[in-house]
Amino acid sequence: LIPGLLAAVAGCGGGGSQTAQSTTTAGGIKERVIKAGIGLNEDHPEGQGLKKFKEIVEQKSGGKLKVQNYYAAQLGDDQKMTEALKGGLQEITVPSTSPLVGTVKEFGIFDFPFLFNNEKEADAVLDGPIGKKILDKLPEHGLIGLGYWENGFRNLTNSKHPVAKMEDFQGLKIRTMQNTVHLDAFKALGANPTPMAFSEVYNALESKTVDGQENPLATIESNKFYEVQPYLSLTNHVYTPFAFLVSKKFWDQLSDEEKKILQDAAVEAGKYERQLNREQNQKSLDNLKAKNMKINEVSNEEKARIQAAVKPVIDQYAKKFGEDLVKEMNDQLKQIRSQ
Ligand code: KDG
Repeated sequence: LIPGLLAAVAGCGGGGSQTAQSTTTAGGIKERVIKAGIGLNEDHPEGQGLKKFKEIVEQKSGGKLKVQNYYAAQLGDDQKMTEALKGGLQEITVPSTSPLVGTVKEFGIFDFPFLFNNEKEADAVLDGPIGKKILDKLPEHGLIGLGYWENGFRNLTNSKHPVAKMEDFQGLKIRTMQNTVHLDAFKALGANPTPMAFSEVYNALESKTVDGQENPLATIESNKFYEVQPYLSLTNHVYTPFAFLVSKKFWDQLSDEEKKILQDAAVEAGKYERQLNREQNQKSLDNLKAKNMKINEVSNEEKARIQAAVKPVIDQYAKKFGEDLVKEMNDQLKQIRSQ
């Protein structure tokens, strides 16, 4: 009798029945479980960023919103998880923007080789009107974009020979992300690119199905590609952003208060992730040296030759993605560079 009475009293005090109380709380925060998945490992800055996101959300929601993190493509690769978000089967993923071009083609402007000279330029474009304009195209495809995190500048590894000049790309079988700008750019350099989901890359390198791959240094270290790739060329040939995505089916069920918690946490954790990633870059370079990778720089002259060889690819895709948008981005970059 006494426990029953207590429950009744608590029920009155809380302004609802026991059932209502377990799902609704004051301030419009419900108890929810949010599944968040990424392709990279927990120790990678992206994994650490997702942990930070979980901490912030759980703390700000008083433990009502619970974030379950899945790393290392446990829920599938970028494309599979993005489809799961569209279908309302998963709540969050943070893929590279490159495999999202099948959903919103304009993301492809970030795949142009040598677009950004440094992270400051990337931040300005991604966090400014151009980045926003592209995220605003997501809702019609069942996705909500809460901002950009950083994957970073990509570098080439392979098992054949050092790549220091343009001719060294000739005939190399290189795994790329599922993105036609990347494919066509490597073809223009004489390489033999193959698109592949990230989760298959290590095995493909180990079995020599492909000769090489390209990713930022933190990934080359975290995924132990150094075990099967003796050569690392510091090509820095393209900067890849991550897009922080939420399922629209899920988002539409949220109260404004819940939306704000997720939005603020995505931005705050994103700042943390970018910072960590930038620090990790130098650390990973040192660690990869210590793992005996043979590392070479690529001279500015060679970079200029490579850039000239891929220019027709960029021009062709600028037409496809929207010349106005590309011009707006180039104007912003010019303005940043003149400061
Ligand atoms: O979590 C992100 C990864 O799934 C992926 O985007 C990493 O850059 C990447 C790649 O090469 O596929």
